[in-house]
Amino acid sequence: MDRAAYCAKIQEAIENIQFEGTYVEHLPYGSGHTNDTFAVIFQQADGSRRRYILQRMNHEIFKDPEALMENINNVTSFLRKKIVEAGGDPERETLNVVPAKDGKSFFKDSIGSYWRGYVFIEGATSYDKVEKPEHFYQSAVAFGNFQKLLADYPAATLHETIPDFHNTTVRFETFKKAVQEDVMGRAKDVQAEIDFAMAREEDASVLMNMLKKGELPLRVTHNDTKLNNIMIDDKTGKGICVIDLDTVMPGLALNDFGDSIRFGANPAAEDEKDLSKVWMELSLFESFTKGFLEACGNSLTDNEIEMMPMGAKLMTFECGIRFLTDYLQGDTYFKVHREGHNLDRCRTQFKLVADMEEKWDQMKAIVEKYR
Ligand code: ADP
Ligand code: GN1
Ligand code: MG
Repeated sequence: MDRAAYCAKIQEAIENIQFEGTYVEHLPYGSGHTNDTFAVIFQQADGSRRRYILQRMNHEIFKDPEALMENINNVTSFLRKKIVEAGGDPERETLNVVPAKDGKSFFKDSIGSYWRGYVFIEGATSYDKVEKPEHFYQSAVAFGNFQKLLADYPAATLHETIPDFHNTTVRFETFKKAVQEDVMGRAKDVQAEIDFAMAREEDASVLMNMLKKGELPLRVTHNDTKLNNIMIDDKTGKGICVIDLDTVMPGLALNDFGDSIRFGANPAAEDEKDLSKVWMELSLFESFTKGFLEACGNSLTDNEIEMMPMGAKLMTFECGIRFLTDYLQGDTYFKVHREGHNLDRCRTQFKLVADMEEKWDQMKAIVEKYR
């Protein structure tokens, strides 16, 4: 779709969602890899301006956007009730869907794209990198609390929005297939990365095997706990709202822990090209571990706590092979903004995996310290 046609679809969505006020403008927003996100500004009767979030949902990735929105409605209503009971502010501490004019939680445009509106959480920031270690600690407390709040959520009512999302065994099989098929002819240029992954094939199934044997419990988890999926309050520095609820599904607590570590304990960006800037910073690992265990430690089993370093390593490894798979398949999944973008991302993840292997005993000692 060309730019003008896309702009027309944005306007169609804006007109069909119950945003309040007079439309002023919209701007691309945030740095998510999945949905198209915009900040939309509306002028209010008193002259003030109000922002909303508008998203075109990625229905290539989420095959059933209506089921996904049912999850989001149910999960946010469930959270809202608990936030109110605890005396919190449900307008800022959970996502709030702005319904479409027909009352649905999404708007389907004339070419079949799905759009949704959210109340914009003002006075808070979503960070792409840890700027203050305290923020990372606070994000751990918030993600830990989020998991605890959902502990009694009726898991059977949740739709699985992406099947096998964190089934690392399946992810590894998909990666091997991508290497064999090599549709873009790129495999020859990334032999070092392929070898790195192949050498760790056995690791890929460690947590899935424990789940199968009943050694790890299935919980309702977020499944995409990177730092930029949490809003940190600008005044208090606390993690006030967990956002990006597209992948709330039954999963492993260790994956939520691990995904936060892979993203936030790296002092560099996820797509940093200079690998000398990429490592797993133990002091950040410690801040997050402390916060996570303080928030949900007493609900975790001994096995879960024991396997926390493995959760960190496997989520990083899984993300690395996902980026590499996408590079081999021609960059069809994650949004890319430059040539080799997915390969750069894969390299940071593999550098982190190697660094975690070096720091394994120290990671284990930190977990022991806070258990
Ligand atoms: P993606 O799935 O593409 O990552 P997200 O739902 O995470 O999409 O949104 C992308 C970015 O938009 C977030 O990282 C955050 O910066 C911003 N954002 C999303 N929802 C809100 C909201 N309700 N209020 C303020 N900012 C938001
Ligand atoms: C994607 O949507 P976003 O940018 O929050 C991806 C995650 C990856 C992450 C890597 C639905 O997250 O699984 O870990 O990119 N989300 C989906 O940065 O695939
Ligand atoms: Mg996101």
